[in-house]
Amino acid sequence: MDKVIITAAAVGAEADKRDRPGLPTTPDELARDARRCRDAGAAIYHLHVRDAKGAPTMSVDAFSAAKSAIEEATDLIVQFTTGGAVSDSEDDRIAPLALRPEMATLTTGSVNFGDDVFLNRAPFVERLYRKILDAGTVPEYEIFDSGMVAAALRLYESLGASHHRHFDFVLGVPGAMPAWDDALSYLVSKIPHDATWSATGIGRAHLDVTRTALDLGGNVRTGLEDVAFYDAGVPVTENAQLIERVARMAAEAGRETASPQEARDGLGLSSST
Ligand code: KMH
Ligand code: ZN
Repeated sequence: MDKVIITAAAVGAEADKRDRPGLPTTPDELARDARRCRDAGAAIYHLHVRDAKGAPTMSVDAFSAAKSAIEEATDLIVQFTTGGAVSDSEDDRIAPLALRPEMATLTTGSVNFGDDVFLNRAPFVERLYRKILDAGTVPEYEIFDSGMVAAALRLYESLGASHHRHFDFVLGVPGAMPAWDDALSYLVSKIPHDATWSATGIGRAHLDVTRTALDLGGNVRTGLEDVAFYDAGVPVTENAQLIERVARMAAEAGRETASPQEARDGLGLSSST
């Protein structure tokens, strides 16, 4: 598929509304933000949710309210995080899958995450993967380092999974795989030929990773979860601003943006329900 699937990583668990005022945190704000991202060219909304105080939560009720609000406002693919925040328990990270989202992330290994550890023990990853499959949800492998690709390939085989494989490479988290010039081409060379992939760079790496992903024929993730500054010293005001930029860069590279339905077809979601 030559069209670019743009994912809006709109919220995250680490960003704070005080530093990123455009961060959507209530169901109404999420619905409005999602609508604007959709109009700007996004196809997937990668969802983390916040509690009434704006703190990250894996509350099923909070996910339910957010999912309903976004689905009422748009036709976007709602992709639940299962990574949550580094402090979330394994059970809490699994719980929102009860809502059977179309897509959910799946990180297949552990990694340093700034001063913290994003812990994904092998038995937990296998349990989480089984829960995703039981929910009829299509996983997006959320890859922070190269060993996670190997683990994803191994688990797919050992669980006898048959879904379409989609990888998202998140480069530049301090302690994880940096956004080296050749990082994306290396990672892409390790995934199956019939798999699809997207990429994002955290912070300063963001634009270079976006450009490289577009040049290599991949898809792109952007949003306030990943980047706070539009340009040096210029804060991002809202997620749609970042989506618009990717859509413009894609057009300059001769690629159109995929609608949510085109993304569903390309990611094997249309046949999974
Ligand atoms: N917040 C990170 C610890 C995901 O959404 O799947 C994990 C994360 C990955 O954001
Ligand atoms: Zn996330």
